[in-house]
Amino acid sequence: MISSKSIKKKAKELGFHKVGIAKAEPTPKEKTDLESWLMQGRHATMEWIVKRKKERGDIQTYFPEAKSVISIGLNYFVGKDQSNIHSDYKLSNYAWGDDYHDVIKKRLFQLLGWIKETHQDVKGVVCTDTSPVMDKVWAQRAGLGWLGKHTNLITRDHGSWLFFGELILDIELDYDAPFNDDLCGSCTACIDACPTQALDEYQIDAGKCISYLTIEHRGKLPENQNDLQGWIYGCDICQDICPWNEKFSETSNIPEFQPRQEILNWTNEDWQNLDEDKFRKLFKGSAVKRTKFVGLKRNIENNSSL
Ligand code: B12
Ligand code: SF4
Ligand code: SF4
Repeated sequence: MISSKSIKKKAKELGFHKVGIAKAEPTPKEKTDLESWLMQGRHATMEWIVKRKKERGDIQTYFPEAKSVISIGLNYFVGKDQSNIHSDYKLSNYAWGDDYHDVIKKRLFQLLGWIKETHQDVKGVVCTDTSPVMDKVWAQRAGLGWLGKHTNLITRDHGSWLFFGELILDIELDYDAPFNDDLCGSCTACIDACPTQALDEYQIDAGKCISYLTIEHRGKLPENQNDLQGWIYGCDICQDICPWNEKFSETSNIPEFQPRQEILNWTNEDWQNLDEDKFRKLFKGSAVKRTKFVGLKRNIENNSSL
């Protein structure tokens, strides 16, 4: 049978910065945490989480033959921050280059294709973000890092500027130990810095989070939550402030994540004059398409003081 060691070597060759393998076992604690988070209404209008909560909380409900979860992390930090953006509008740096879903899936399908060259009968499912699978939970189980108080997964060697995805296989492999340490210690910098008080320790109230408001919320923003603090797509405040990112961020070598020049160079006026045609051209193949033109326009208009 194929070895964990050779799979990890291939994953690294494909460009993944982190890789670990976990047994596809039930996750009862995380399932209960998810259910209680949903019960408290902390998902705001994201009903798509409720709809597939059974699969999200139990990997075998999603993929009954699942035996192993290969968890990968891809560093997207391009060595710049909001001060490198010419305008006063802020866009989360995860959205400066190509859509990470495409970037990760392409490489995970290559990994699956490589396994199938020698093991045709192996069944595999590729996931990142949009599948009903808890990416951070599997990354922690595969030993990649811990869940920070800002609720993002942090690694010792790259901080939290990583996306996570999985290749789930129907074969047994050798497994890594889960990452059981919590290296946040007594720090609360992210909680203190969040301008909308969206964070409790290790839990987020998504309805208050600027990332949710700018990306996921459809239609008019709630009146008491329409101060976007200059952000028009996502929010990086709780990650920018984290000492693990200050110390361990490394510039990503992934060409697809390099920023589109317009994002760095556009002026306030350029953003205010954004029309549907410019939106389509600028954000072709970008994650920003998720807000659609009307969403981004709404976010720009909500930052009316700029
Ligand atoms: C829904 C979602 C959101 C929502 C909710 C965020 C959230 N924390 O859940 C919103 C829209 C707000 C959001 C925002 C962002 N997101 Co998002 N999002 C997701 C998605 C699709 C599902 C996450 C989920 O299952 N949430 C449900 C809740 C229950 O999960 P949770 O917060 O992790 O909850 C755990 C804790 O509460 C914990 N818990 C509860 N009590 C306690 C107590 C203790 C002591 C402890 C230790 C833990 C604990 O148990 C829960 C279950 O494990 C994932 C992709 C995926 N498929 O997993 C991406 C994902 C989490 N997002 C990602 C990113 C990049 C972001 C943003 C950084 C984007 C941006 N710059 O704007 C922000 C970050 C905001 C933040 N501070 O979290 C990445 C995170 C990468 C990383 N390094 O962790 C993911 C993994 C996508 C990916 N494939 O890379 N996101
Ligand atoms: S992304 Fe921004 S609004 Fe959301 S929890 Fe982090 S600091 Fe708060
Ligand atoms: S800022 Fe501090 S508390 Fe928050 S995730 Fe980073 S280390 Fe943990």
